[in-house]
Amino acid sequence: MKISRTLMAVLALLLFMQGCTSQPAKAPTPRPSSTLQPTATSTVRPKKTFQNLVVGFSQIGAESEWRTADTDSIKQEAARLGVDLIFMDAQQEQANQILAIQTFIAEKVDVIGISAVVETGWGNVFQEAKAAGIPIIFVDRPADVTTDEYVTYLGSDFLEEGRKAARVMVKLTGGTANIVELSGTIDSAPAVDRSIGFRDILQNFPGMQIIDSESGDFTRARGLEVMRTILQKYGKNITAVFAQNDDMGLGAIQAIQEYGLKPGVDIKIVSVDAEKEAFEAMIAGTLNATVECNPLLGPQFFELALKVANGEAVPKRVPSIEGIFYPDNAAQILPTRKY
Ligand code: GYE
Repeated sequence: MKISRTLMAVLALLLFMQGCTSQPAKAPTPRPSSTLQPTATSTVRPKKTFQNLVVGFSQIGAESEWRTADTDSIKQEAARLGVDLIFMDAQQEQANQILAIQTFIAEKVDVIGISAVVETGWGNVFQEAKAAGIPIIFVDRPADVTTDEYVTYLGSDFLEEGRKAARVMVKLTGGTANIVELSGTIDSAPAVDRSIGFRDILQNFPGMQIIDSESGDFTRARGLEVMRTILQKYGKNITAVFAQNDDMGLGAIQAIQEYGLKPGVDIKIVSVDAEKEAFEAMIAGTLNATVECNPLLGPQFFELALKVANGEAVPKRVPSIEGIFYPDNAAQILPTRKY
């Protein structure tokens, strides 16, 4: 059952994509009916259980260790609960996510989960799901849509992560720094909000200057490449790096070493995610701090999905609880990390 559904969905998506050129497919845009509330309880529908729940999940891709951990968490929890999961990897393309949602609508899934690669440019696809009576749950990254187009949003407080990184950076540098920011995917919620949160705090510290900010698309390869270029431009004037995820931070560490400077010493580095490799870097002395962003969202997601499918009320916003980690106890904490 599980395999055939997934295969059918993939086939449907392939067929859809064949008929499609470089433009995202334009599907009919029915007006949402005001009576079609995603969480409305039907008196005739029998209560859903995990065993007969069908969930479509549109994942962004595999751009970072964080994302891989998030995908594993979702797949493992579905398997553990016996949920029928149709999982689609969009390879960081918004057009693929739009097609995935349309496929899930055609499949008549009970609930759609999506981590939106970018915030804007979604067209009517969320209204299409709403008109079909299929509730949407944002997991990790929300899109910039109206509150009636999704039921709930489970994920981190990216603004606060940016603020935390700035506070740590101020302490590390004594309030004077020439900072390079490696931001994430342009127009993605974490990149937008981490940048805003970071600046919120820094505006109170005139000695903290952001001398350059470039996107490294949340990948290690881009972080390395972008940091190499920035080092050519500013060299030793750079005293701090804010990498909006660990993978880009690890790429920057490599670039700084290649350039002949000491990451963590000559250039202070703060990143976000708290992946295992960030702990290893802190132990090696090349990373100064990592702000936690929790990718293990599977259990909370399916709990919400079942409630939503049964018309139960859920909070509009479900935040994850997260901390900050430093080199001094990184060696003790590393064995407890799950991603
Ligand atoms: O920080 C980064 C990933 O959306 C919070 O996406 C997530 C971010 C995470 O690629 O590593």
